[in-house]
Amino acid sequence: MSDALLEAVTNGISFVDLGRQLNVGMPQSPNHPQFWHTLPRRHGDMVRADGGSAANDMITTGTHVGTHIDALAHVSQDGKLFGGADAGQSCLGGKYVEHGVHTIEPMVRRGILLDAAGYLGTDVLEGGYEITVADLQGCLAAQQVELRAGDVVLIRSGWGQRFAEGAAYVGKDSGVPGISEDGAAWLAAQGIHAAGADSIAFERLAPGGGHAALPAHRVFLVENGIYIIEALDLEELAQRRIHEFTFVLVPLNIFGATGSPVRPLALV
Ligand code: UVW
Repeated sequence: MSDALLEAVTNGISFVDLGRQLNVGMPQSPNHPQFWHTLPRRHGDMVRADGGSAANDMITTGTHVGTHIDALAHVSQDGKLFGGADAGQSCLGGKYVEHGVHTIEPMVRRGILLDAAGYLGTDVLEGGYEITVADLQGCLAAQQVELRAGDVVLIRSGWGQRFAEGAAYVGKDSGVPGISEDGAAWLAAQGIHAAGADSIAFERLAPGGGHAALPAHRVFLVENGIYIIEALDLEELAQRRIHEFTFVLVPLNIFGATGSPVRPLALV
């Protein structure tokens, strides 16, 4: 261990938790199986001779619920995954052997918060608002940061504050703010490693459009091999004006899965 790292872990590394608590009934995309948590064994159900007992529980869940990461296998275009892999042949025995979530390396990378809502002078952007390339560039300039290849870029629309509102957060009727195809293409051209947002599908959803068209997903996952992180909590970073940090994320190592719940941290 380096001296710097030893000193840091000895003194404690402060962090901001960017993940959301997993709760039955929390808002989620209608595209995915729900999160369920049950308690098959409670204290007292089986008591040992010495009086001790253990409770244990069970979860069943879609992998794209709560704060989660999309593996490259999540989206195909015209039957192809990233790099031209055949989507059908990449699935063996019900596992995406190619581009499954098991292929995502744990991330310890430079993280950048782009507080688009703050830059645009509001607390929450309107449903359906498209965060444009000019917005992204203006936000970077205002925050006096530059993107570098390999960064993880987190885009705050403020919509995450609506998580507790349930269906309103999903934005079926209102739409959801976010970047779209142009913004994704521009970010991809900067060589970023992953992008995330405080909304359920990462990108802009048109009012009334549901989760049907997701062009930024295609640009990132299929065309550029850039991971997408959704339903982040970016409020504390924004409030504290922390725009640059060490981003840490470890997906579950589920062989062949298309995504994974995650609990990312910003080390600050
Ligand atoms: C959505 O909610 C659409 O998320 P994902 O990209 O994980 O499908």
